[in-house]
Amino acid sequence: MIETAAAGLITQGTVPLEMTQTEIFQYIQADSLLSASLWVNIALAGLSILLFVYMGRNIEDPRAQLIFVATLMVPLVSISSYTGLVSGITVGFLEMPAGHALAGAGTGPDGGVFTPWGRYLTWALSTPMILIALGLLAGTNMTKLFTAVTADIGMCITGLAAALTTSSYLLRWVWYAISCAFFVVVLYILLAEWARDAELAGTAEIFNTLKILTVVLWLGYPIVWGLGAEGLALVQSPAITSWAYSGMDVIAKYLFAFLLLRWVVENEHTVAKMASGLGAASGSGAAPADD
Ligand code: RET
Repeated sequence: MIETAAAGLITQGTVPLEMTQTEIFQYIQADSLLSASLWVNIALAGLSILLFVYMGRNIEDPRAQLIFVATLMVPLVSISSYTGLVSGITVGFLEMPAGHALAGAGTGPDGGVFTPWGRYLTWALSTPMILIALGLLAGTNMTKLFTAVTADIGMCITGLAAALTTSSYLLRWVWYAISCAFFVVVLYILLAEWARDAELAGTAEIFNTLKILTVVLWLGYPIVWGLGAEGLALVQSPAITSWAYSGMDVIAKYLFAFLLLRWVVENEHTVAKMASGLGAASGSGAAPADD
C-alpha cells in the first residue's frame, strides 16, 4: 500500500528519487563549471570565518560583539550550505509540470531540472543574520527587527516551496509571488524604517553603504530565479545559474560582512554609545542608568 503510494509520487515527479546521492555528487563533479561555483564559496567562507574571528578578537562592547556573532554566522551557515550542495545532499532533479519550458527536458535523468533546494533552505538561516546585524547597526527596535526577520524567513521558505512545486506551473509562480510579497516588507524596513533609525543612531553613513549593497544584490536573487531553469528557463544551464547565485553570495555575504565588521572594529565606541538593548534610535529602549 505504502509502496504503491510512493511509486505514484515518483512517477508524478514529486520526489527526486531517480538518482542516488552518489550519482548526484558525480553529476556535480563532472560539470567542472558547476562544481567550481560551489567550491569557490566553500573556500571563501572558510577564509572569511578565520579573518572575521581574527578581526573580532579585541571587541569588548556587548552590542558590537552581538553584531560580530550575527555576522560571523553568515559564512558559517554558508560553508555548511555549500558543503551540502557540493556533496549532493541538498540537490534534486525535479520533473517540471506541464507549461514549464523544461517539462521533461531538463539536464537530469528523465528530463529532471537541477534543483539546489538546499540554497533556499539555508538562506532562511543566513539572511536573518544579515538583517540582525544591519538592524543592530541602525539601532532598530524589537518590533521592526522581528518584522524584518520573520518576513525574511517567510520569503525564503515560500521561495523553497516555489522551487519544490511540481504539481502545477501556476502554483510555482503563486509561491514566487508570495515570496516577493514578503521581500517587499523586508525592503520597506531596510529602505524606510532603518534608514531613518540609522540617522538618529549616528550610523547613517555605513548603514547607507550596506543598505545599497544589500538592496541591489538581494534584488538579483529573484531575477536569477525567474530567468533561470527553475523559472522561465531563459537561462537553462545549471552551472551559469549556480555561478550567478555564487557570485552574488560572494558580495552579499563576504564583502558585506567584511565592510560591516571593519567599521565596527574602527568605531566600537560609537556602537557602545548607542543605548543598551534594542530601540536605541527611536528612544523607545530603556534609557541608560544615569550613574
Ligand atoms: C527567491 C525566489 C522567490 C522570490 C524571491 C526570492 C528572493 C531571494 C533572496 C535571497 C537572498 C539571499 C541571500 C543569501 C545570502 O546568504 C527565493 C529567489 C523574492 C532575496 C542574500
